[in-house]
Amino acid sequence: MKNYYITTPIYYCNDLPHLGHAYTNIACDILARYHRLDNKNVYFLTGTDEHGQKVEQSAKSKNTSTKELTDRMSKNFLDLTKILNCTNNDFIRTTEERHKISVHKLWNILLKNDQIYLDKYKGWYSIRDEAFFDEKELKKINSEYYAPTGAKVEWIEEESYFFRLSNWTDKLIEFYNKNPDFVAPDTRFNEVKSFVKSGLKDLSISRTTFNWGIPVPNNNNHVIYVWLDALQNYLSALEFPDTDSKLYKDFWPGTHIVGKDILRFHSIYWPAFLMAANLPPPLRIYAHGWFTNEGNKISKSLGNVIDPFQIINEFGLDEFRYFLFSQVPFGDDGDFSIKALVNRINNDLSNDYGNLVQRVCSFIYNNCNGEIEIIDNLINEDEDLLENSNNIFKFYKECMDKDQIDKAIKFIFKLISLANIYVNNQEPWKLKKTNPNRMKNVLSILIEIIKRIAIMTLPIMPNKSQKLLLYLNFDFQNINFDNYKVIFKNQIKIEKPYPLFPKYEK
Ligand code: ME8
Repeated sequence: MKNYYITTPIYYCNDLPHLGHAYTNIACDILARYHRLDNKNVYFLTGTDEHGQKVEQSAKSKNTSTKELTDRMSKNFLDLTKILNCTNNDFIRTTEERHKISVHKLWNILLKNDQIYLDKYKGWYSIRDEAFFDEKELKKINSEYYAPTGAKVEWIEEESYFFRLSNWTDKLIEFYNKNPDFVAPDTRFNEVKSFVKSGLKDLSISRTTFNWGIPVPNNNNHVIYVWLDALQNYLSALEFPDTDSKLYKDFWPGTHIVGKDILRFHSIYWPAFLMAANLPPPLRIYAHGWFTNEGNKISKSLGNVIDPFQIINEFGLDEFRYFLFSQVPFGDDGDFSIKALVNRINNDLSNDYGNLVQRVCSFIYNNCNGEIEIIDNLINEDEDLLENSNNIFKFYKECMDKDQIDKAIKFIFKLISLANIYVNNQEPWKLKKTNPNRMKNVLSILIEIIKRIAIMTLPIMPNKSQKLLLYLNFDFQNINFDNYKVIFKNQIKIEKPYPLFPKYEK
């Protein structure tokens, strides 16, 4: 069995989770569920990033302790995974002892390999991004300097340990050339490569002006830079430093899904740290785009932060999951709007998918006593539809294997549309009088196609798809992609159908 390790970023504990965090979590959950259905051994990790100046400042501004704030916020992110129906195997917090041990071990290996030295950092720092910036990357507005993210930067001068990142420029380029799929989408990979080609400077990896972090081993005046700390979570959860552990052996290296905002850390610093510690770099980094809300940047100061809990409450979880990944090509920036969400629910889900299921199942319930016969005597149109569903499944898998979730969804809807056309052409309501046996066969073929559609929608809309499979008497608990082409062999009896995706009307 092949192994597949997938991770979300670990989220800062300075504030409540929002749509952006839900988006990455759902992306990973869709891919984790997909690969499980594809018979892979999957490990899915998410968690919270709890150290650093940003979290410390947030606690101060909220008049609370860092411990109280991080416990409370981390719980919110954990609750988010549950409300989103995420199938994560673990939830890591960087304040856990297992993580501290792992970060210390990484530090000590880097030290032993002569990758770390002590000096003084003089330069710009953005607390919001927890990142150092070169002056040439900044924008000056009045007398203040701003990072490309729009965050204000401050000048800092302090003793600091440095990582010899500059030594890794050529090795990173060589690694990128050997691994053309290391970063996706390609446009973002090109940005990374050109940044590295322009030359890398050594990276400050410790701070002395606050102490909310993991102390540098044997020097309590320094805390480890929050990104060196945070990135290591991906290994801590696999029981590093025990590189003989089953988890580490089975799952490292893995795939990181991140927002484009943090690609530099994942595609440059992280592989450099790992190579410098003689550890394998990750397999792949997929950087998705940025969501706006009704056309505006999502920001606390604009007061337009979208609360995923509220949206799910009003519109439904699977509807929300479907919307996010059908609306925007995965990798591109996208916009969240209620109008677009309602359109997707009422058109794609209710009119196309829901209506196909409803019209077929109601007909069977009303005209065949709810009984679905075993398929026999295929005619050309039946063969064509089954053949098309096989081809569509192949394309769907090809897309999902490349993390192209939106394209895979388009193929599912192609099959829904072909099935609706087949109903219209075969006209079972006429066959009822003229050829009842043929009618039964048409309906059975449609049930087989609906089963195939439901198998493909399982990763994206797990609740609705499981309910549908259960309603059709298919054992969804034990279903995987091997069942896709295996035509059902038992007579099935269905109960009175219910609308799978009711229209949203307000
Ligand atoms: O960066 N659109 O944590 P963070 C899409 N702790 N995705 C969004 C988004 C938006 N508007 N806003 C946030 C950190 N995200 C670090 C990560 S990993 C070792 C450490 C998602 O809480 C997206 O995945 O700022 C983005 O990369 C992440 O949240 C940033 O979360």
